[in-house]
Parts: sequence; C-alpha cells; structure tokens
Amino acid sequence: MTAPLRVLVTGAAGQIGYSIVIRIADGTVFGKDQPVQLVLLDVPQCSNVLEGVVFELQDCALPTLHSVEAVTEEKPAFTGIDYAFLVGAMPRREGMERKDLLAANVKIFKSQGKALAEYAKPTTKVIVVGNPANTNAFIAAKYAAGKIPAKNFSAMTRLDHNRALAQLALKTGTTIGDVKNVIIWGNHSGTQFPDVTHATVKKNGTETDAYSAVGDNAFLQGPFIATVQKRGGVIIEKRKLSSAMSAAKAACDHIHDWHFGTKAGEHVSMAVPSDGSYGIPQGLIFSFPVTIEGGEWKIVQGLSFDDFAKGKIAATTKELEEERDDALKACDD
Ligand code: NAX
Repeated sequence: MTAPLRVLVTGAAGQIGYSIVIRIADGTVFGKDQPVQLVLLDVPQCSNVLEGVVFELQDCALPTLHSVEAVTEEKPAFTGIDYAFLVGAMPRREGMERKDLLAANVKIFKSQGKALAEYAKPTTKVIVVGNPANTNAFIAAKYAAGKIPAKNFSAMTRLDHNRALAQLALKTGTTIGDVKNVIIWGNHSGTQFPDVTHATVKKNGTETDAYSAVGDNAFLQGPFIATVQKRGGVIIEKRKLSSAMSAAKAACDHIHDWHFGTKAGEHVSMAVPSDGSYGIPQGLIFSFPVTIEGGEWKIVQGLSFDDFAKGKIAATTKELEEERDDALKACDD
C-alpha cells in the first residue's frame, strides 16, 4: 500500500482553508490512490471552528483521507510533514501600516521556518499563500536553512496565472484548455507583470501566439495587465470578502503540478528562490515560468524581453528587494 503523505494546512479555520482541505482530502491534489494524513493548524481562539472543519471532513467519508487532526501549536503541526500549505497570516486591519503588517507576518513566518527546520522532514515542500506571500516565503526559507533547502520553498502566484489564462480565453472566445504559457513575473502584488508574450491560443484548430490571436496590443499591455493585477481588489468589492474558492483551487494546482510535473510543452508560474536567472537577485522569491519534472522545478530559460517588459520586471524586482530588506530589519527587532 502507498505510504500516506502528511500534509499541513495553516490558517485552516479561515476561508481559503475551508475550500482547500476538501481538495487535498479527496485526492484532487495528490491523486485518488494516495492516502493523506491532514493536519490543520490555526490559532487557539479558532479551535472550535477548526474542530467543526475536522467533523465535516470526517463526514465527507473520503477513502483517501486516512486521518485528520486539529492543532493549535507548531510542534504537532509541523512534525513529520511532507507538504505544508502556509495559508494562515495576519490580516491587514484598519489603520495598519504596510510595515506593521510585514512585521507581524515576519514573526509568524520566522517561527514557522524554525518549526519546519526542527520538526518537518528535510524533503518537505512548502507553498506560502498568506500575504505578503513572496516575502513570507523568503523569511520561512531563511529560518529553515541548513535543514530544508531553499528550493523547497515557494509562494503562490498561480491564482494570478489562472486569472491571466481566464482573461485571455474570455478575450479570444476560447476555453481554458485552448490557452497556455502565460507568465506571472515577480511579486504577488500590484507590481506583478502578467506577460502573454510567450502564450499561445488555439482557435478553430490552429495554435497562434497570443498577440496575433487577440490582435490588440494596446489591450494586452493595458487593460489585460490591470485586470489581472487588480482582480483581488475587485473580488473584495463584489463579495465583501477576498478570493477564497479561486485561491484554494490555485494553491492545489500549484502543489499538484509540483508533485506530478507540468505537461509537455507547458510551463506554470511559481514564485521560487531566484538563481540569478534574468538578472533577478539571487535568493529573492520571485515568480518565474517553471517546468516541473520528478518533483523538481526549473526556471524556463532563454526568454527575451522588450523594453516594456524590462520596465515592468524592474519595478516588481525593486518592490521585492524593498520588502525583503524591511522584513530582514523586522527579524532583528
Ligand atoms: P482568513 O482571515 O479567512 O483566514 C486566515 C486564518 O489564518 C485565520 O483563521 C487565522 O486565525 C489564521 N492564522 C493567523 N495567524 C496564524 C498563525 N500564526 N498560525 C496559524 N493560523 C493563523 O483569510 P483567508 O481569506 O483564508 O486568506 C489567508 C491569506 O491568504 C491572507 O494572508 C490573504 O491575504 C492571502 N491570500 C493570498 C493570495 C495569493 O495569491 N498568494 C490570494 C488569496 C488571499 O488573499
């Protein structure tokens, strides 16, 4: 029998948590033949909610879910895990400055990085969803260093990637299966660069590049980018709550592809530690196009940029460097 995978979800009493756990538990992420032991972590004030989620998961009667436990401390949460979905983070409250939010989250991800080093398997793979996701992943990786390699840490830009695919399909009157190879460069924030230069669209049986398929460069360099960058804010405006169903689905896509690999001829967007590719400073958790094979991601090489793209990538790099420096300062405070 296949050995179960031990999978941690933090912030499991929250709204993304509620949508994510069912997909992990029912085999959508790791396959229908892969048993899973789920560990749900949240803060002690949420222990009742967490217990409710555990009861619901039990009531789903899922053959792939071998066990589910609710915990409110790091040691039992991180012990022996294979995968960590780090969703829980401090939300931005009214009157809170960006640097206050960063400092609060640095504390959480510093502590969780240490807990990963101390208790998790050295092969554990981590996706950070909680914002500021890239910088939180940078901090967690820093404090797990020596025990878990930096390449096992990632942050989620797959929701932005999926949003870009959807916008391209809507614009060209195609479906998601016809559109591939969009790229999100940089930070999961308003400075991200959704890039369709290397994307293709299949229409009436013929595959063409996205620029030809859309036939409107001004749209692709203007409203398209703004829509993807600002989609999270629009969802909050409409729903009065932030994206949860789509965020959970994207996190599951991210880990599914890391586990099983990307399709031939396709890449996905993942924020991973830069190895210096495309001039991005080494170690910055930056969203790149990646292909995945055998559980290892590789940054797609050799893509060319025009001046427009260079400007966008420089802006998101600068923001990430500033966030990193602020976070490192907050670590010492
Ligand atoms: P919720 O506020 O519904 O849930 C967050 C949960 O995390 C709460 O239950 C809270 O108690 C818990 N939590 C806080 N500190 C914790 C800690 N130290 N350990 C364990 N749990 C802790 O937020 P939700 O809508 O689920 O969003 C979660 C995070 O995802 C937020 O930081 C949000 O900004 C971020 N997002 C990131 C996205 C991305 O693409 N990277 C998109 C969606 C989402 O906005």
